[in-house]
This record gives sequence, C-alpha cells and structure tokens, in this order.
Amino acid sequence: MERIILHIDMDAFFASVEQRDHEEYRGKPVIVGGLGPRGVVSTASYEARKFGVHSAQAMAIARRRCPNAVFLPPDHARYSAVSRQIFSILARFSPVIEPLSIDEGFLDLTGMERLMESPRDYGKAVKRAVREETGLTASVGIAPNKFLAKLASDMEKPDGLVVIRPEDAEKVLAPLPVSRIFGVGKKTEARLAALGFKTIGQLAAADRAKLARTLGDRMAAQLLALAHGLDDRPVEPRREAQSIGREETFDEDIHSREDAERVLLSLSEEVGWRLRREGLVARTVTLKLRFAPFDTYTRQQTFPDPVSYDEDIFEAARALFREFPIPPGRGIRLLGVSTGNLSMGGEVSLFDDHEKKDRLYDAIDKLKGRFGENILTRAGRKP
Ligand code: TTP
Ligand code: MG
Repeated sequence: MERIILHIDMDAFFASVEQRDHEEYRGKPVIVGGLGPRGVVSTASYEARKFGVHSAQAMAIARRRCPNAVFLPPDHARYSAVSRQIFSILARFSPVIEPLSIDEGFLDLTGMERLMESPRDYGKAVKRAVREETGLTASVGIAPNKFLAKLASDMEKPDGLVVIRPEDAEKVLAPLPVSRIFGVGKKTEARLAALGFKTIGQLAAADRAKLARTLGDRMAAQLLALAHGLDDRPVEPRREAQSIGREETFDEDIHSREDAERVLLSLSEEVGWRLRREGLVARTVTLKLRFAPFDTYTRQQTFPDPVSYDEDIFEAARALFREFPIPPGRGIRLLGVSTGNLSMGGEVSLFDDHEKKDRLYDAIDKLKGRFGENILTRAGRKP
C-alpha cells in the first residue's frame, strides 16, 4: 500500500523559543549555546545564520561573525517542556508518531486520507495548530516515505511545507548531492565521488554490480533504492527509551579504585541529570568495565522502586564495582554507568523525604540547564 509520511521539524528551535519568550530578541540575530571559552553553538536564529553562524560551530567563531547577536545559554528544561507540548499536539494528528529528536518527528498518515482534503491541507493544519498553540513555526515535509519526507521538510525552511508525490520523487532527487542521502557521510561521499557519482541522479543510474564491487552488496542495494526514492522503513512509535547511560574511555588506564569511583560519581551525575531532564526513572543500573585492551564486563542491579537521583545511581554503580574482583595488575580502560527499564517519573516515591530531594534536584538541574553540566558536580573531574 502506498504510504503517506509527514516529517515535521521546528525552525531554529532553541532560538525561536527564546525569541518567542523575549519580545526584545525578535527580528534580531540570536545565538544559543555554550558561552564559555570552549563553547559551541547549539543553534542560531535565521537572522544570525545570514552571518554564517550555525549549529556545532565554535562560539568564538560565531562571536566573530556576528558580534552584535544576542548570546544566550541554553535553557534545556524549557525547551523540553515546549517539545512535550509539540508532541502532544502532533498526537492529535496521527496515532503513529516517531519522535526523532527534541524538535522533529515522523507521523504516519497512511489510511487517514478520509480525514484530509489533501496531504497538503493536512500539513497546513498541523503547522497551524503548532503555531497557534506554541507560537512557533515548523517546517513540514510530506512524502511516500521517511527519507523523502525528511528531505522535503528541509527544502523550504523556515516555515516550509513541501509535498513530494511518488511520481515526482526521482525528479526531485536527481540534482541533489549524494550527501543528502541519509547514511552517506564524508567517507561514502568520497568513495562515490571517486566512482564519478556526485548527484543522486547519477547514482540512480549506476550499475549495481559495479557499485557493489566498491561498497559491498548490501550498501549498494540500499543506496540504489534510496537514490530511486525508495525507502520502506516504518514509522516506529517510540518504545520507551531503552536506556540512558554514559561511558568514558581513558587515555591512560586507571589503576586505583579511588580514581575509578570518582569517575563513576561523575558519570552517575550525568546520567541522573539526563534521566530527570527526560522526566524518567530507572529500575536497573548497569556498570560497565573494560580492562585493557578489550575485556569487557557488565554487572547489573535491579531495584524494586525506580531511581533517578545521582546518589542512588552512584551507590548502585559503586556497590557493583566494589563487588567486582579486579585481576591484579590490570588497568581499567573504560567505565560506564547506564540505567535501564525506564518509565515516566512521578508515579512513585522512593524516599520519605523525596519531596525535599526533588526540590534540591530541581534546583541543581535548573543551574545545570542554565550554566552547563559542569557547574555543580561533587565529583572531581577525571582522575
Ligand atoms: P535542528 O532541528 O537541527 O536545528 P534548528 O531547529 O535549530 O534549526 P532548523 O530550522 O535548521 O531545524 O536542531 C534542533 C535543536 O537541537 C536546535 O535548536 C538546538 C539543538 N542542537 C544542538 O544543541 N546542537 C546541534 O549541533 C544541533 C544540530 C542542534
Ligand atoms: Mg529544527
């Protein structure tokens, strides 16, 4: 059956939220990101992009390119709240939604044709609802599959709405560079260029056997299908996030238990913060240990009541670590802490004094959201 997939992506998300909430920033270049000497741009408003400022750029460069911009640290808690609001609006438009990140997702509209005048009108309705209820603009792409829908939402950003009909797919794709195919990174791009394929159109016309000789059968088949605009990945409603964790590989192996425990504390704090930011609690904590060069072990503890506080995660990870016999003379190459068996928080209370703790952690998380994760850690960083 022909499918109808909608991809939606908010425009300059963090910066737009800031402009919405601060009238004085509207119409001005706004740059959100780390403001310290090694800070990186999270995003820039479209006014700032004209100066060549973009996500993942060093803040120092952004400051040089656009010195008169408004520079702001990210307020993750607020963006997450807006994100939740957006997804709850989207939920009215399709029962099958796959969130991809804080500001984008896929909706499967297949079978809902009777509810819409046309896919374009449906897209307009989605955009209107988001704009009216959040004050923010989104770009929407509608197409017969995920690959094309995501491509389409990006084609007329900001505030775009592009519908790609199945019969137009190859024509739309043909002039685009191969790097627009998802999964084609710098390496594959270079290999394709070496074979003479720069555009998707050129790739679509490639001989499969020849492509397979360089890229292998599977990759050749996948790339060719995508180049022809074919993609049958389903929209997968989010299973609960499977796990949230952090691990660190050390430049120099760790030889003391004390150092290792310090790392575990800092990893636990980061994991706790991410859990709470997502509004999640965990029922399992897993410790991962690697001895040089590659012997890797995991140990897990399951709790009757879920946890989300740093110290509970840390205590569990430390207990698992203390029980683990370290072979004499072996250095630790990697440590990881992860939490699994996740569910939405708020339904359970673990401690009698949990309200007080919630308030404490709320305060800590606000500071972390405002000043970055390193503002408040009890762990000395890195041994
Ligand atoms: P994007 O959707 O990639 O970017 P955007 O919404 O800011 O702009 P666009 O109009 O092009 O979609 O990412 C969503 C948010 O995620 C973005 O507002 C900030 C954050 N982000 C980062 O923190 N770092 C990054 O490198 C990127 C790409 C995004
Ligand atoms: Mg976006």
